[in-house]
Amino acid sequence: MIKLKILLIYPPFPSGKGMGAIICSPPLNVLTLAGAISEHTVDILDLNVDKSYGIKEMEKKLVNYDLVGITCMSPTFRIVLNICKLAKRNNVKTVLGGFHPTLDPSIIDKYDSINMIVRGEGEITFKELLDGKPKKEILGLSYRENGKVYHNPDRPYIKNLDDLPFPRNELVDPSPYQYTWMPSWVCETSRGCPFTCSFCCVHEFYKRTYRTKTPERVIKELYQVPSQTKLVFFVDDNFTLNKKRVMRICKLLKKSRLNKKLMFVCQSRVDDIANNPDMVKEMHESGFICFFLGFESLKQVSLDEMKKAYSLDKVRKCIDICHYNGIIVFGSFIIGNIGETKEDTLTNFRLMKEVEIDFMMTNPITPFPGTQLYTEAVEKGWVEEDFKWADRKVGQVKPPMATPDLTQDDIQELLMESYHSFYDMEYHLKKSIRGIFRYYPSFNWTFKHLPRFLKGAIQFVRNLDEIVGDEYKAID
Ligand code: B12
Ligand code: SF4
Repeated sequence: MIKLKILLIYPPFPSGKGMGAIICSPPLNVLTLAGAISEHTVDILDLNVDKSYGIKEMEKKLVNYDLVGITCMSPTFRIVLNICKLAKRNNVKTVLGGFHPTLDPSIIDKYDSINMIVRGEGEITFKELLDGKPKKEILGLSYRENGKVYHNPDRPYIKNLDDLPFPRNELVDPSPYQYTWMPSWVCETSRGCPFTCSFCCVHEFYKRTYRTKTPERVIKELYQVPSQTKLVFFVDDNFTLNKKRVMRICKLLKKSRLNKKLMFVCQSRVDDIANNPDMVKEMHESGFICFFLGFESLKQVSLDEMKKAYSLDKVRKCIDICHYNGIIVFGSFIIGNIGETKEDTLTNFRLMKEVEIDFMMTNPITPFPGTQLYTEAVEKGWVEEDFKWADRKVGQVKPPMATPDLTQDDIQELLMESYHSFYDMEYHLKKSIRGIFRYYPSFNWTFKHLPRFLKGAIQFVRNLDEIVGDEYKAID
């Protein structure tokens, strides 16, 4: 086996303002891949952190490597393509991986600067490629050879997630990484989701499968987060899907006393929380401080339309259970749900406060490749015929599609309005004071971190107007 020199790139997202002001996430996928190919020399370039890369600097860097691997989401595709063009100009081969190339592998047919795509889970496919296995035998690989493109059959999913290598966290300087102004790290404990929400591509990427790491393995990974870490974000789409597993993780967190050193945030579903108050109590006692929940809308018809698979009465129950147990509710909403008018959207904004969500973010409805929404949007002409992710600048302001009830401009206006209406100091002050009296001492951690939160929150509110603005200009 020849030892290769590999560069793994995490492309940039608008930073310093808006979302970027509250989150700078460690590049977990490239750290995990690096773990799988540890026989080779690997460098990581996180362009969210290192902002000094213009065209010249990038070209100078690329030529030092045998191969460049780039992770790619749809919103970063244009910039990824630009890096591929620079690599091609310098005779450096590129491999793309991640959601966008997996769910639209036809990009390799369209853009000849892309040499290879690793579709689906990358660990084994990428390793086989680097270890020199003949390309035509590598499952999950799409590649170009002698001007022709080949798409090999899919690779079956890795059966036991405990077999995965540990992420090589030591390959990056941990100091810039933060979630809501706290030194943070990320950890993946499961893959996939059995639900079929129409706007979401996770169930398509994992074909509705759901696999988990054992609680023991999760604890081992937590011991490896950098020493300054205060908060760990579990990136799983559905951390709480298997209650028995969650309870065991909690037990081990307490036993190891990791809950005295670290705080935890996870993504969950409204119904999981509403149906399992005992689990939420246990999670709070084990160091969980916040749940990130995809509410998307507070209108039942919309939830049904997008196949969210729970009823609205669970929402208030879920939030009450969280607050009762001292857990912050961070809600995510979609602006432009099919069937929602401007009035419906404004009603959603009012209800967000009525049900007492603590923090929220909104995203414009987006037809990601592989989603049911994408198929419907193309069929019904909601998305422009010549729409290409390659034309769309990272962080571009204009939403990618219209709906039967809202134009792209309407969606854009409503996005801005959502932040202005929600991040109103009076609401948050009143809610906090109410919460302190109602739920003390569950909120004791709030006092500990109040100065840091206040400083960050003031910065966030000041930057509100640029929340979906800023573009990355260096390579684009
Ligand atoms: C955690 C997370 C975040 C975090 C951290 C992102 C980060 N720095 O990694 C935060 C909150 C910052 C975030 C932000 C956004 N996210 Co996000 N995020 C996720 C989430 C929940 C988990 C990602 C993860 O770490 N998984 C664990 C790693 C190990 O898996 P992985 O990334 O898939 O990588 C594996 C394979 O894909 C492959 N692979 C990946 N890259 C490469 C590269 C090479 C060379 C190779 C060989 C293989 C390979 O191998 C890896 C190991 O098997 C996913 C959903 C999901 N289930 O994956 C959404 C998801 C990836 N995010 C998504 C989106 C849209 C966004 C935002 C654009 C949202 C927004 N509107 O602001 C921003 C973009 C930010 C950016 N560019 O950094 C979409 C992407 C859809 C798409 N078609 O592109 C997803 C799928 C969510 C969804 N349901 O739609 N996100
Ligand atoms: S939105 Fe969440 S629950 Fe729905 S399919 Fe995607 S990951 Fe699963």
